[in-house]
Amino acid sequence: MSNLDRYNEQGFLLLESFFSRDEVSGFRDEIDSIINKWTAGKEQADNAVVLNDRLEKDDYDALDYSDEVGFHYDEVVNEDGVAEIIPRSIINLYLSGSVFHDLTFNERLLEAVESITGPEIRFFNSRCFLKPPKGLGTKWHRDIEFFDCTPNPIINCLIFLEDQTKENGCLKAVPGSHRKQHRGHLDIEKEFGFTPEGPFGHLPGEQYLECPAGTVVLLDHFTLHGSETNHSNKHRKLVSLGYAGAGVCNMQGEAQPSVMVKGSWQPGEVDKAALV
Ligand SMILES: O=C(O)CCC(=O)C(=O)O
Repeated sequence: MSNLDRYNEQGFLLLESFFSRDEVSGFRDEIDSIINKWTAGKEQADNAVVLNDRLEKDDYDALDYSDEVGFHYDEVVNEDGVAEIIPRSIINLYLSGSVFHDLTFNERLLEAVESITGPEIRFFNSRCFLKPPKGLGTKWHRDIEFFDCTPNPIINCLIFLEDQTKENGCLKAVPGSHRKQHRGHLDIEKEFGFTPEGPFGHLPGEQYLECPAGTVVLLDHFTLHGSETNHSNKHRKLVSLGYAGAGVCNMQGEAQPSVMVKGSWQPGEVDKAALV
């Protein structure tokens, strides 16, 4: 079965141990140094949002569409009962320096993306998700809910920086769930006719994507996915890079600014670099 057939059948493609242990350890070191550089000696980085239930889409968009590295933080109470904020994601990772800029343009990675998109490839967004020990999981969702676009859905390219296990809250996905092409907010009760136990509960057909560090998952924007709490004593980090074919528009038909990674600009496309 080709990569494309498998991707179309499941709504994702898992490429086991795509990056070597050495490459992955370089990515991990760089993440640590980015966090230090932007937050050392401060309570939090400047370009930052503390996550809470009151945040609106605009609050997230402000960081996503800025041309700076940004951070999402969680407010937690530590073992001494003291409230503190800890970074949960780094936004615009590819602007942080050469390591993640080069990863965005990595030839081997783009070849894998090309097997899904064809030879025109645009890049949209990048982030690193950090799940600390005891860090809560991510509720079931489809990425299209947060970045609704047409005609090409974005492919999120997830690069895992630690071995992925049920214990550290690996990615879970429902194979085939992309075929319904559901957009908008996920209503599990309406779609599945029951309410799972807890925010990260089980869905029929769900698959835990346990895999070694360095594995890459290409994930369709329509695929249902989420993850559970990190019960290990180590951070779980993953890098997410969003790619698609040419001509991605929002639902109002406006071209979505992108970065050219392969091919040539088509009429009507908007070069993100020209906006900066
Ligand atoms: O693996 C995870 O923790 C969730 C990742 C995720 O939800 C995403 O990339 O949209």
